[in-house]
Amino acid sequence: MALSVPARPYNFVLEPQHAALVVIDMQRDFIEPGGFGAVLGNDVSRLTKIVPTVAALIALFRAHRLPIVHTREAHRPDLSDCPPAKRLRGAPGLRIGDRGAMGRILIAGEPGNQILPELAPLDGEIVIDKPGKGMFWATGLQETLSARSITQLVFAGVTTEVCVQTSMREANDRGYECLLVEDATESYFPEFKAAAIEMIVAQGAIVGWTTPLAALERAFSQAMVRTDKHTGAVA
Ligand code: C5J
Repeated sequence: MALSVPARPYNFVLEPQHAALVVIDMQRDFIEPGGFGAVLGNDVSRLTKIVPTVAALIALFRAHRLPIVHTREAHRPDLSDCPPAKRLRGAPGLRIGDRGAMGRILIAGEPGNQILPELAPLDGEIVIDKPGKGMFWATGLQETLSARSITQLVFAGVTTEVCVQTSMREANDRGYECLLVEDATESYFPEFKAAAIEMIVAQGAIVGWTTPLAALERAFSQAMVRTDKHTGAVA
């Protein structure tokens, strides 16, 4: 059964059988002091605040047995997948691959590269290590989603205007319908989050739709009530 989710710029028609949740880069490297986000000079406390909302969104998808994709921005220990143009950008205190407070910055397997324990993937959920900002570049994710007939993606995670927006744009170009959960995403810069949301919904959802978590939860519970009444089944 399709759910009508109140959203900007207009209702998003969610088809649970073709939908997956994508949680972008909720990693210690971006959210905890001492990680990549912090060494770039950012105040990471803004990002910590969305953790309960992201946890509730994950719980919603788990309760309905819908697929969940977790991404990590992660490079190989030998940095063969980290172009110098990325590693040498700017003048951070520590660069990708350097040893920081939580191990080597943005390196797969290091403590700082892990997803926060309270949002940790469960067995059977899809985990993608991505060397770029976008989730399709060099990951094989499109084939994984196609094999499951997934055509709609609900997005959460950090940061809104970098890895979330890049991944949404990549997905949009590949034909996925994308819904961003506004209060389950955050940026180090509030004005960039606001601008990214406006860019996404502009021109009749040129990149996708946005909605608050409460609206998505309500759409699921209303659909369950309807489905229970008519068939006894759960949406
Ligand atoms: C950044 C990300 N901001 N996950 N990564 O470098 O948005």
